[in-house]
Amino acid sequence: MKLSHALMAAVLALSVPLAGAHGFQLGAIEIGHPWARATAPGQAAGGGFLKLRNAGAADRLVSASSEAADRVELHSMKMEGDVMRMRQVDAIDLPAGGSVALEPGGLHLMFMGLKQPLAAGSRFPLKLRFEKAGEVTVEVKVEAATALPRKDGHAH
Ligand SMILES: [Cu+2]
Repeated sequence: MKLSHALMAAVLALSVPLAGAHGFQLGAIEIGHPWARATAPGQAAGGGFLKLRNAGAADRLVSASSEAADRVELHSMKMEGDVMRMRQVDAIDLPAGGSVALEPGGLHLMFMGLKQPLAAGSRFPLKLRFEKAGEVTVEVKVEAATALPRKDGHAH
């Protein structure tokens, strides 16, 4: 029975959060702390953020989906003059041995057509699809809308 205990310990170790945050692994790709900003009732869309670290060959995040929203888009955001603008992108490149942060004010996920408001403290599953590594389902933590200053005009 020693062997099965060791196996159980290994399985449990895999699901232990890294350094206080939560993280997920798909092959050589590490998905760090997926989170979404809480939304107000009636708000149709919400932003999602996470950090990708790639220990392997170049890959791309090509799509995402979630039962929490009608669809999940990949967005970029940048300043054009005085206005922060965002637009949909086809994919997010993940360089070999590199990392990419999806964070407020930059690249992000957009949950379009929310089925219900994202409540702070709740969690929901998100499926990410990479061109080469394939699919992984991660758990998104919803954090208070005031967690970070909101300087983006996140209107759709
Ligand atoms: Cu957006």
